[in-house]
Amino acid sequence: MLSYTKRAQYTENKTAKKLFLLMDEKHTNLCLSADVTSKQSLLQLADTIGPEICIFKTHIDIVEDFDQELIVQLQQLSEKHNFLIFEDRKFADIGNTVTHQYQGGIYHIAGWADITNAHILPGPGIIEGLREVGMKQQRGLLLLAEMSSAGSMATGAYTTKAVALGEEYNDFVIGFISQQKLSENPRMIHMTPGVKMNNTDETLGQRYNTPQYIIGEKGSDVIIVGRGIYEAHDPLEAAQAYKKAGWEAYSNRLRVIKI
Ligand code: S5P
Repeated sequence: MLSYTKRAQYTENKTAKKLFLLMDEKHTNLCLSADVTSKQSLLQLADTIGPEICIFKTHIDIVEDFDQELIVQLQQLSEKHNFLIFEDRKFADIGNTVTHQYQGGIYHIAGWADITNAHILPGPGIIEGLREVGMKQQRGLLLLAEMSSAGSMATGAYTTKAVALGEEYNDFVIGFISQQKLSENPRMIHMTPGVKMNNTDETLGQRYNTPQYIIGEKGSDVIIVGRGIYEAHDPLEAAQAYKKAGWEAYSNRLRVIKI
């Protein structure tokens, strides 16, 4: 198995390269899913948890007092703590529409989000539309190949197709949202949501697994954790525990597979 740093050599995409290198540098494969609804709580999470993570994931359209200042401050924090910003927009429309949604509107996502993601339901046109906008700024796209929720229809042939499309557009597609490693290509990064350590209860259809299972057994690269951290009694302490668990699982896998 290759380290994140070695895998950086397999991609020309600047965002993917940066991510691989910063993960090894910061010893973290943790992405915080900051699903909070006020500017203040979003920025506070970015500042407190920033040192522990490789990616800060937003749902910018749930922030009730959104303004451009939020973006400026978020970018400053991403530089201060060295993490990437991932807007979890889950684009799902035809190519022409998504170009507007990605670069325009109120949010101008392409202007600040290093990474975003898309469903493949509309076919390759969605990737081509996003790529037209995103490649100019060396952004990265993740395709939703599988989902964590109960009854998800992204399975079987749909998942296989997502992986094939990822390969086809691999200058812009940097990996997948999935529940496991799906591609043997070392340039492809797998990120997995539905991660919680002590509680595997289902809430509104969300299904949870542990960092050890996702990274250690399923071969994913990045754990995405939301409520497990920001709803914890002490979010920083929780983030440190997830960071440690994710990193140990990765280090063990590296060691075992090298021998
Ligand atoms: O399959 C998916 C894909 C995503 S991106 N399942 C998910 O839960 N997500 C996102 O990950 C979801 O939108 C939320 O922002 C996060 C999981 O949050 P948690 O609080 O359940 O850890």
